This record gives sequence, structure tokens and C-alpha cells, in this order.
Amino acid sequence: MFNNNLNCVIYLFSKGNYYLKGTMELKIKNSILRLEQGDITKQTVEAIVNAANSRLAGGGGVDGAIHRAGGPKIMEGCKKYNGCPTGTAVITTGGNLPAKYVIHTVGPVYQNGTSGEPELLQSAYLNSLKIAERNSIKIIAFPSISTGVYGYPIKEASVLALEAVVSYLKKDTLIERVELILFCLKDYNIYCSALKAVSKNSFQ
Ligand code: AR6
Repeated sequence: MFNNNLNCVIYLFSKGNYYLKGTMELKIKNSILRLEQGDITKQTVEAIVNAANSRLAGGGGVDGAIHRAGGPKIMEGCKKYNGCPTGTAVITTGGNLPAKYVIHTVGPVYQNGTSGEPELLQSAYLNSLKIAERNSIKIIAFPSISTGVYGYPIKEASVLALEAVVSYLKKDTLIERVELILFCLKDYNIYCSALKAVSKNSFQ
């Protein structure tokens, strides 16, 4: 996919097939948005984002995995904050993780989709990107926020997530690469379909 004004390109790997395990990239001005299947705790990026809860108390899912892999320094960092309201974000060390920082954000618990969840979900992505930018972080990886324990339907959440990231990268930003790390192939494929739709709507 190509657009002269925005230099929008999707590079496909894995034998040119969208639906095989692989990587999909969209170039947006000077930045790259990348989709990848994998474990976020293993990413060699400057910051990974945690799908936390508003008490920053640790938990299951990706939150549990990040605290386990990164060690107690991350919780020490969390305790310096008085929680993190839904849609906002805070930053701590990455402890023993390959990533130097963890940005903790809190997505909404899905109720019916008409209780402000879309706006709160997009705020979680946007506020994480703003904190990254304020800390001169150029490469950041997100999990699929709210689509596990918090029950957000992933087809809707993926479009909202990618719309938020694309809109951010369309502005002047020093962030060079944003990665969405999807834990399973099914989720990765859903995000690939969403990226095709979002890139079409955003760049036509
Ligand atoms: N790497 C990448 N993605 C992962 C990993 C991983 N290692 N592990 C899980 N996921 P969830 P939420 C995916 O439940 O819905 C916690 O208890 C997972 O497959 O982690 O925002 C917190 O403390 C799913 O697609 O986050 C909160 O209480 C996605 O991460 C609550 O869960 C998000 O699932 C937050 O719920």
C-alpha cells in the first residue's frame, strides 16, 4: 500500500502472506509501526508498555509476566506513584528486562462499549506515547491493552489501538518505531487485518 503524501508502505514478510506468522510494518512519515507475534518481556526495545491495573498492584496476564521477568525493582518503582487512573500512564525502570523502561498504563474494563471505553483505550496508548517522548524513548513496544482480563473485544480494540498510534505518528514525533507485540497468532492476524483497514482509512 502506498500513498505519495504520507509515504505509507506496508512491507510484508513471511512469503508475502498476511496470515502467516511474521512481521507487518507501516511507515508513517519518519516512523515505523510494526506488528509482531511474540512475548513482550523479551523485546530488545527501549521501553515496553504494561497493561496494568489502576492500583499498580501487579496481577496476571502481561502484567504478571513483566513483573516476574523484570524483578522487584519494577514494583519498587510502581510504589512511588499513587496508582494510575484508567487511560493514564506512568514510567518505571525495566529492572532485569532487556528494555530499560516499563511504561505502565491502564486500559478500561470492557462493559458494553458505550461507557467511554473507546476513548479510555485510546488515551492509554496516547499517554504512553507521550511519556515515552518526554523520556526521549525512540523505540517502544505495546501489548494489546485491555483485550485479556479486561475483556475488550479484540477486533474493536485493535482498530482503536492502531488508530491512536497512527494518529500520534502522523504528527511531528521523535519516536522512531512503535511495536505492537501480539502474544498469539490469532491476535496477530486480527491486528494485521485491522492495520490494513486503518491504513486504508488514514491514508486514502
Ligand atoms: N507478551 C505479550 N502479550 C501478552 C503477554 C506477553 N508476555 N502475556 C499476555 N499477553 P492482560 P488487560 C497478552 O489480561 O486485559 C492484569 O491482571 C494477552 O494475550 O494482560 O489489559 C492487570 O494487573 C492479551 O492479549 O491485560 C490488570 O488487572 C493482552 O496481553 C488486568 O490484567 C492483554 O491481556 C489488565 O487486563
